[in-house]
Amino acid sequence: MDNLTLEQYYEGYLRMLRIRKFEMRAEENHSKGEIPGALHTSLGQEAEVVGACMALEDDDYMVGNHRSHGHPIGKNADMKPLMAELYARKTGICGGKGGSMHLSDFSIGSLGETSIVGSGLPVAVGAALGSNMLNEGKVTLCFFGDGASNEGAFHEALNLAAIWNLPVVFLCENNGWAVSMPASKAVSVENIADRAVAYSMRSELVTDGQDFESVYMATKRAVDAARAGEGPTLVEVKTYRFAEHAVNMGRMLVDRGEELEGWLKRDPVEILRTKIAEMVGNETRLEEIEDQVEKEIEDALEFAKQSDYPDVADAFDDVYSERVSDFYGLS
Ligand SMILES: Cc1ncc(C[n+]2csc(CCOP(=O)(O)OP(=O)(O)O)c2C)c(N)n1
Repeated sequence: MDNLTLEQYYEGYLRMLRIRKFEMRAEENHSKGEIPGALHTSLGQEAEVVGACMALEDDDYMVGNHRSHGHPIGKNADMKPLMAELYARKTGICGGKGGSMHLSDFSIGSLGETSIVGSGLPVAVGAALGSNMLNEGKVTLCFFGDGASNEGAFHEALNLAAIWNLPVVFLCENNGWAVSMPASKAVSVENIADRAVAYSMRSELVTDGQDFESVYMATKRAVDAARAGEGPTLVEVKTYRFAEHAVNMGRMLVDRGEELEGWLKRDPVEILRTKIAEMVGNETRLEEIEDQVEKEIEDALEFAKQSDYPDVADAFDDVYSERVSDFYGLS
């Protein structure tokens, strides 16, 4: 497999910085009461999100979870409707009715981010099955956490994907914790990737998930195999979330103390920036990207805040496949 090009490094930095800045502003404005509902960030996990997404083609499918904005941004979503969705506005990507935890953006193949832990895995298997039946040649990437790997849905999904030889990549974002439960106390194996053996499935273990290139390479091998008809792969990426489980949920839930301090020294955004600057010998393009992202975030915020809330009369639109009032013959 070819090494990454310089353009891919820059693209990786752009997308990682977008996640970092988007989520930091979202966190800040959630604290001001501007954004309703729960908000889970991928701060600290940007390299694994973007490295994995960049191994896909633009029209490949992706399924996520409650840690929900990083994934679509990693797959190059437009941040304006994404931010408007967080602000519950009608210009939001789901019309303002999904909010942070229930996003989908079909324009970039994002089939859904959902709040029920483990629920995305069977959806990914369904998408991969559909892609095979329609001969689309698409690969489905499914993000989930270490906590989700203990859910029944994980095991059922991996089993079906294996026996049907489906083009799906199961990507476990092992950030070491499920809310306040450490993976070391809840997961039966040291490496979740080892669970692939139980399903005769290929696996990849990325021990340094703060390194964009390592995640990209492992995921790309899995994506290439899936597209070549060689079936699913379980990829485990060791990473860490820098923020609390959900914004304003309270740090009192768990004190991660020195463990957090140690991981903060391995900031994936800084690691990639330093690597590119050393490769190129200057920071000109990096600074341009930084200015670009600042502007994109400001534009997204302005777009969101200036948009209207959905009308009460439209409450049932986009929620069911047909209007509830029509279904009951009320209109
Ligand atoms: C089926 C289910 N059980 C419990 C919860 C509550 N809950 C929300 S997020 C979460 C932790 C998930 O941990 P993990 O899968 O490791 O993802 P992470 O949050 O670490 O990214 C839990 C238990 C839920 N939403 N759904």
